[in-house]
Amino acid sequence: IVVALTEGLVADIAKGSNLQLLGTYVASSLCWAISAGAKNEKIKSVDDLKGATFAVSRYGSGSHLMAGVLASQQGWGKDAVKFKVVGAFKALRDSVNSQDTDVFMWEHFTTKPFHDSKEVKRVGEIYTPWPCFMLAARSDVAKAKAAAFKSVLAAVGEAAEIFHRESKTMPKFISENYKLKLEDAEKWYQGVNIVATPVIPAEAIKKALEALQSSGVLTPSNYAKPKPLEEFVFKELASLSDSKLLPSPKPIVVAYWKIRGLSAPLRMMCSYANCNWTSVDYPAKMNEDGTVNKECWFVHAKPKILPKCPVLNLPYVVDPASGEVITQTVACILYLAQKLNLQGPDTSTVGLAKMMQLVCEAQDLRNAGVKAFYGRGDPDSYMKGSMPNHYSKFEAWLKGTSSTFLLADTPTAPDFHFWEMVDQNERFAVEMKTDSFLKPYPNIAKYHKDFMALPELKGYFSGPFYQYDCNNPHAKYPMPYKA
Ligand SMILES: N[C@@H](CCC(=O)N[C@@H](CS)C(=O)NCC(=O)O)C(=O)O
Repeated sequence: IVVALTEGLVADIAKGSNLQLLGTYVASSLCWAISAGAKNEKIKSVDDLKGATFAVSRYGSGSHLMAGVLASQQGWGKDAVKFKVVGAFKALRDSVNSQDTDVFMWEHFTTKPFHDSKEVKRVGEIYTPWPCFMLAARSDVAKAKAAAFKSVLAAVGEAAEIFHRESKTMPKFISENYKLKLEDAEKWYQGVNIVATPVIPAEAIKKALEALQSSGVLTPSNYAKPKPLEEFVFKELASLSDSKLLPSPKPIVVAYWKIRGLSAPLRMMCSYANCNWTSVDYPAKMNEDGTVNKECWFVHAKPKILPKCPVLNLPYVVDPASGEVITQTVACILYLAQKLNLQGPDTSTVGLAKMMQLVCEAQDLRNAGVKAFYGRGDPDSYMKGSMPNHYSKFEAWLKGTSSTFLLADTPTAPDFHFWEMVDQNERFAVEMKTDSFLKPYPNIAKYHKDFMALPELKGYFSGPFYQYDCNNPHAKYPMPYKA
């Protein structure tokens, strides 16, 4: 059984090898850093690479193919880049430093130590638009050993789960074993999604085939007739899916104040889906005179983004594919729900409307709570009026459903918004030195506990975002984390 770059396997199978895919190993994309010689003044960014010579380890390698993908993404045309085979990683670095070639591409984190030491210069990056590693085997061997393969693949799947579950120890282990800075190992660990599943998105094979053709690795002479996608897969053990959830080529950006506030549901949705995402957090600070300083957003960041979205507010989400900016919490939740497949089981018009009615109900609860938290409303009327009013509705909803969460046994979009408010209210109870608000609501209490036990959110709950204050520092109750 082999684990290899998706594009390499797809190329091999397309050309007629007897390999077949057994599953997706890493569902996230791979970031290829583009590096030039440290002293090469002519190359500063990707814009300078049209016509450049790319050093590659061998023809058909990732370093070769991704240069072709870059050229086609940039619209440079087929022969706009040249290639020279120079060998492995050190040879690639030496080649750009002697300016025998202009640039080379190599995986981001393994190249980073050489960027940090300034041996080579980073001039850009490109992400594979498909899950980056697949599992494969020779089909005759897979056929002969199908039962054993099945057990091996199940064990690999289990190991992948352990890898993601051990979020406290894994980054340190990786940093020590692969000689990466701890912060880099943490970043890699956060972004990688090892799934080891026997399911392969058909779209991944299609996209890799397109790239292989447009970069000239597959030609009419070595790939004359399109091969049906089913033939790429060893169907006794693996299947094709029509999921559109390919890794985002760039991370989804979720931006907000450096607090939980309205952004926590968005951050949790991304963490839960384990997608390629990043959080941009603007810190509001208190001035000595007791006023609040929000310059980092209003003065420095907002004016630059405003032309893209005249109704811009915090939070906002940036679509990685188009660069579109989406603002308003409810719209951001809807966007992420669709992008991350968290809309719930019923995606008909009625199903989606029912899903959104719960999101909006949670938003009403949020709007009532925030008045009390920031001292614009009476805490008592929140605790004794609007909060119980909303809680009774959700309690009745949960009582009336047989599912663990609002719409299914796994969390969907409204759960992230509602759960967050339940949890923030529990912090408010601590501030107000009162009992848990959940005592009269057994169904919400169980729901709150079940959500917190989700293995997919273990990293989130032990990580920094959950430990942020709930509110900005000028709030009457900032509601800090208490372990
Ligand atoms: N209805 C909006 C409210 C957004 C909002 O009030 N954002 C506040 C923080 S909670 C803010 O500081 N916005 C920054 C701005 O106005 O640019 C939503 O749900 O997203």
